[in-house]
Amino acid sequence: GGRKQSLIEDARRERSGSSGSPGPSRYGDGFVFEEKQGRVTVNVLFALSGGKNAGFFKTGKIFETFEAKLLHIESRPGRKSKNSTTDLEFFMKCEVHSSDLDVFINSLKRVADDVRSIPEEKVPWFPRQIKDLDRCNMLITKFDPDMDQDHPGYNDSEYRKRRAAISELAFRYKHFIDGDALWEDDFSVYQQLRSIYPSLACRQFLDGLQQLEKECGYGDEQIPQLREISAFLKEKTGFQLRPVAGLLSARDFLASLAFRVFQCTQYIRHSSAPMHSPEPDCCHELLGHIPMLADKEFAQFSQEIGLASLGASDEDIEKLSTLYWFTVEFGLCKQNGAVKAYGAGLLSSYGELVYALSNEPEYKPFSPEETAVQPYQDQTYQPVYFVSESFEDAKIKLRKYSANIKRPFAVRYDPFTCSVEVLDQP
Ligand code: HBI
Ligand code: NLE
Ligand code: FE
Repeated sequence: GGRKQSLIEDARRERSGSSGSPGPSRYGDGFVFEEKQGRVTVNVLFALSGGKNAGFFKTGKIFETFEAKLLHIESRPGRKSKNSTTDLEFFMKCEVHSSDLDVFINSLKRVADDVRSIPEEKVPWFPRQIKDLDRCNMLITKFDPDMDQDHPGYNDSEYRKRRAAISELAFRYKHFIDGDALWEDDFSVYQQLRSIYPSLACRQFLDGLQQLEKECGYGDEQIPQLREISAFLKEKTGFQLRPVAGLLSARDFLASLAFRVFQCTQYIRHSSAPMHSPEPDCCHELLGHIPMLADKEFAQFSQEIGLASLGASDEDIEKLSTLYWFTVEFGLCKQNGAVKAYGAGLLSSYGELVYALSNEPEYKPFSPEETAVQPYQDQTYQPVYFVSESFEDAKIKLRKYSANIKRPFAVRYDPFTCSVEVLDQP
């Protein structure tokens, strides 16, 4: 994983804004610092344990060296340290050159304890323009075939090499450059699933799939490529696809939906486990998500979940991603008196699709407030599914929930510039 690790590092560096690009930047610890003319305002907290109080003047030297402009300073008694003297804690607000921030903080760490830097602005960074999605690349290492010993491809070095090559393409992808992205073959998965869709999938899915078969060469003879499907979706609902190297953080994944961009994996599941894969793969994206994203109203509410996530608190992101999980991924709805699947995670897994619509699992009525706090796991089949009265019912309730999330500002999407306007609430 050395090569991949270094790609991840490159991506981090890039998003940290060291390239001198203006606007908000993310630094190592995930915090975001608003940059103005190359300088950032930062709240620095640190402690000096009892014996080291004189160390305060050493920190002063560091502020001087980095030409930090001090804006505010406070001290307060902190915890009792081992030798029972009381620590002193300092809180300083200052302005530094953004390119110095990391070194500045590291220097403080050498002379003080518990150094933390917290950006002035409390709202988490979020993309404002569609090209900012190039910085939404915070990967989760879960399910990585190089690191997860339970991954079916862990002992298959050919598979791992292939995955690494595909990841590399996704990492290099830039919105305006639109690099190579490919999709791998998945005929057997297609054939098996295709045979059970008519009785188990919802109408909107079957409509979408039919269009894809007619217009995009979906079938068991060829594999459509990401660029083609992206163009197809763009025409139908304005959604476009971008390749992603693996599982993203929920925040980054949801943010892209705000721009009608769907982050798509390219690699295929390991051939030893075609019926179910805990991680998303190209079968999941192509068969589970794409047909649904061709539906206008589904596209609309997917974007609304995305818009609701921008700058939301960690708690709200958690709730939104749980809701996403039990609807977009594993949702069931009633249609003509029967329960049907509309969730992509079901529609791409022969094993779970059959299971979910058998009488084994527990069903609960879909209600955003309750669904949002339902614990879930992503290793195997879900023990519980939420059923909505109709597809429309899920959509209306979900939109209402998203619109009610509290934030100190509102966002409005401008489709002409593909950017979000941020409006301060009165
Ligand atoms: N990343 N690439 C990718 N694909 C997903 O479906 C995905 C993700 N990250 C997070 C995530 N899904 C879930 O947390 C959703 O519930 C948001
Ligand atoms: N379990 C699904 C499948 O096998 O296709 C993928 C789920 C991704 C969240
Ligand atoms: Fe998915």
